[in-house]
Amino acid sequence: MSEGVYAERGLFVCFEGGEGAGKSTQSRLLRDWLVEQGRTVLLTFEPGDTAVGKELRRIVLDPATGDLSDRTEALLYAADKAEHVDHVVLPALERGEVVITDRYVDSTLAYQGAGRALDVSEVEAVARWATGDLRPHLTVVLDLAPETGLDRFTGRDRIEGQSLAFHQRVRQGFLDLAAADPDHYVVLDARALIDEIAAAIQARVAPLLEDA
Ligand code: Z5A
Repeated sequence: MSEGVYAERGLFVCFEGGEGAGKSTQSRLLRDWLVEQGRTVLLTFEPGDTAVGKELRRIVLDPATGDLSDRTEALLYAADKAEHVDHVVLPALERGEVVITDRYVDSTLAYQGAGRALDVSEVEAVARWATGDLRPHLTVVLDLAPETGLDRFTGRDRIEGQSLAFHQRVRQGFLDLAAADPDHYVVLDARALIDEIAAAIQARVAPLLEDA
């Protein structure tokens, strides 16, 4: 696998972690802080932040979909990523903006790769192809025991209904990705106070703004 492609303009920041880890909360707080710094920010998410992506999100997450082949699920997430990168993420980076995404490629490596019984390297090859191997300059992993995250709300969709062992594999999947590339990741304890986590993220992002 290649080392990846990093946008030359703009700044690409990603939030990852299990359910209820605070990704949406922290991505909004980072957006607000960056806007206060005078930055133009695009806050986006996967799956579902494009017209086609909305349809794909409904299929992959609606319990009414029932059983999907694991490979079908991985391909649907990959299709959402291709739409997202081509129509949302790359255009904003090319305009020199800060792009914050709530989930990206690591989610498929953790959920479809580590979580499901698929070969992680095959899931990665599909997801990297779908995204042109575009990588975030920084990925913030909000780490939380799945029991705590799932307690923050209950059983809303197909994936939240998976076993605890599944969610533990997902958690470990995110931690392994971060450990393999510390220059592009920060792992934070998602049990901390919301404001403390936000301050730690700002401290990690601030130096990156100098080049963006
Ligand atoms: N999925 C996948 O399988 N493959 C892929 O490639 C992609 C996704 C991209 C939908 O994701 C599902 O898609 C997801 C993975 C799969 N799995 N499931 N199920 P989603 O992003 O739409 O949904 P989610 O991951 O479950 O995110 P979420 O539900 O929105 O959680 P969150 O954004 O991490 O947390 P939050 O909304 O910011 O906070 C949740 C609650 O906790 C809320 O009441 C907060 O006020 C509270 N909170 C937040 N921070 C704290 C702290 N620090 N302390 C206490 N309470 C807190």
